[in-house]
Amino acid sequence: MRCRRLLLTGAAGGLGRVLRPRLQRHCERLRLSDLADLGGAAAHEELMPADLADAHAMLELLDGVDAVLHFGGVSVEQPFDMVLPANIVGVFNLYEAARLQGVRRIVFASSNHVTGCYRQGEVIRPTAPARPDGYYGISKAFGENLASLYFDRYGIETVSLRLGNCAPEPADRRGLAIWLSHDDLERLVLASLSAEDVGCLTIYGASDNPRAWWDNSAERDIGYRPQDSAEAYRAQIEARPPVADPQDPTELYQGGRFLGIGPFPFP
Ligand code: 15L
Repeated sequence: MRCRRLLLTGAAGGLGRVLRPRLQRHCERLRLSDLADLGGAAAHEELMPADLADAHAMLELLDGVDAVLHFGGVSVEQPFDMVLPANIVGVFNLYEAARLQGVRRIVFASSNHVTGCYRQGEVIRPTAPARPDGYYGISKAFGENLASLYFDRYGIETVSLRLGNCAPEPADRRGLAIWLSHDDLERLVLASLSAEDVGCLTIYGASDNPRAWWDNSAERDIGYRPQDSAEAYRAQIEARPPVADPQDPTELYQGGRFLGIGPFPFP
């Protein structure tokens, strides 16, 4: 699929920077937005810094856009007063702008932290009840639910991607289950943009990891075929010293280190 004008929010963020150079071949014009510095614009790029919490700026940002890759907002666990404007007000402003500007497809960078309070090793499907591990996970669950509303009421299609740990290589034992390579991220995003009649779909975003905790097999097939696998890194990761406390919540729950952040006690 080749879009005429594709918008990437969060273009200066970790995954935005991975996607930016890879999107050139998939669109005629790439509109990039962030509050952080975006550097210079290449010939096919348009830079439009915008605050997600500013409804008017978001309306302008989506003017003339065919599809949105929404990677903007807070990307880790933070106090609620930081999550609220960027991820909750922000995603509302995005969908309202999409409705008013007639944008028909959004790819929403959701997160595994929507279900971060499931136990590590438990295999879950995207339809399992949400069990967010913090305010960030709750904000992503809100975005997924908003996507559902805007599909049912306005027909705007969304693929919500509950991304795992997207990095050059798996970071640790948790990464053996949830790693998403940069090349597979690109494949996943392109499949999400190109598949027809996706409606409102939520899937997990991981490479082809044999020890996966997530099972997308009952969901609509959008043609995503991961080519990488964490298995290639297993021996080197398992050779590391054992973790200090295997009963620590960061080792027990799928959300990993996010379980150690924030004001939340553990029973
Ligand atoms: C996420 O949702 C974050 O955006 C990313 O920074 C990682 O921490 C990832 O989850 C993860 O769970 O490892």
